Amino acid sequence: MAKLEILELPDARLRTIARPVEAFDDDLCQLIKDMTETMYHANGIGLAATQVDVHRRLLVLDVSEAQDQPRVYINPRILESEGSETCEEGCLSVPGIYAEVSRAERVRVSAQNPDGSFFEERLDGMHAICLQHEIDHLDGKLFVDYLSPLKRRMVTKKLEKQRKNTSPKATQVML
Ligand code: GNR
Ligand code: NI
Repeated sequence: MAKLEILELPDARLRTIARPVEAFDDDLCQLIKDMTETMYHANGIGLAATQVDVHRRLLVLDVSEAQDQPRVYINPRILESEGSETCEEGCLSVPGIYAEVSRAERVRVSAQNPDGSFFEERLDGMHAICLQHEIDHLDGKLFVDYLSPLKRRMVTKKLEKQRKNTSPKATQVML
């Protein structure tokens, strides 16, 4: 197992649109293991392949309290979404920044398992929010893209400041 490096803004690689997974092989299984380990180590509830510089459509998430229910979604597609809900979001690729984002409350998703078989499920709550956040990563999108121009400028400034600072994650900004 290996812990992978997580890309952070303003890294342009985070803007890459990921291509579908085509090979359901041992390399894919290893990548899933490494991404899951990386997610847990970073205390994240989700991680998209884009964030570890792999531009293929897969993500892992675990929204369980005990962090003992890892889930994998390969080539995920949202078939239906309804309602709307606002949640304070953070992102491992935008460290130290938290802001309210509005997303669909419930989604129906289809995806593939590591063996290539298809499944479909209905999600709500944090599970639905996290899945949408991760699929955005696969499309080169970040939660800060949804903020007002003013708040985005605050994010940019804060990230610039962090980069000059020796202890980047010491302070947090709530927008
Ligand atoms: O760890 C994470 N927490 C989180 C909180 C609210 C909404 C979305 C997320 S996902 C984030 C991990 C991450 O950056 N995944 O891409
Ligand atoms: Ni994220």
